[in-house]
Amino acid sequence: NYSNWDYSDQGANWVTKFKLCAGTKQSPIDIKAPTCDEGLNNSITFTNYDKTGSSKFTFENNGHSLVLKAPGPDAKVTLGSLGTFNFHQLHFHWGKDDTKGSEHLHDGKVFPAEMHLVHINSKYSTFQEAQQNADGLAVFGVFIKVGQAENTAFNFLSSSPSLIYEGTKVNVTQFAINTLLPTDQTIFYRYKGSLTSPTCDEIVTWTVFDQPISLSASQLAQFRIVKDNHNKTLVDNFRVVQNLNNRTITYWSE
Ligand code: B30
Ligand code: ZN
Repeated sequence: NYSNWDYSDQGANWVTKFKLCAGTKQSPIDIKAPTCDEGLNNSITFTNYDKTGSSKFTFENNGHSLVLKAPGPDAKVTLGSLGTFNFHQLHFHWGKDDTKGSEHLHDGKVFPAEMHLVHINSKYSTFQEAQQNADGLAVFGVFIKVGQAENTAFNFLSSSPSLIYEGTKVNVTQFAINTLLPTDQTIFYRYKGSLTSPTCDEIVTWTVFDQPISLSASQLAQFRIVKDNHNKTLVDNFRVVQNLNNRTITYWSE
């Protein structure tokens, strides 16, 4: 909280305070010219992503984003031979208007928002431990476009008027996390990268789904009313795309 960085220049100045942000495997990137990898076939297995119940999620303003947290290891994903990763939290990046907002681009195309589902490798017990290891996290990226209909899976966004200030939070009744995902979870892009905000650790196996999800214009508006860690309207909380350098992006699709 009250951290010493913000999005005022899309992250360009972070490198002076946070050395890892100047690394060669940074995120986000523009996803283009991926290489087909048959080995990615059927490689995501979801467990408890369909679970509903009476336990509480929390939805909070951390000064950089709106974050939905699960109470403990429950939902998890297995990425083939890469291992099993426990769901930790999901959060969003969005624009001041619909012309910008996503962190990743797809063939140069930008979306009005992007959702990130953060998972911690089950071989590590804390986020801090995972942060010390190149295989620490698996983050799923989902592009968000604007659609006509309300997306009822995202009804929890209606609590954003209670989350105007950094540090505020509300309880949300547990719901099935898979209702937030695109219907086609078989086409995705995979690459090795970093946290997209300081301290920019290069510990993330990124999986970005090809198919976007839709939120209505009024649902996107619910992001744009909250304030950041300087008490200014929190919009454009995305980092500029980074160089791919010596990395490959892989994909698989039927
Ligand atoms: S992102 O998905 O690359 N945008 C963090 C997680 C995901 C991304 C960026 C940053 C992150 O967790 N940063 C450290 C802040 N954490 C610290 C922690 O100890 O536990 C707070 C948090 O949730 O948001 Cu987990
Ligand atoms: Zn993120």
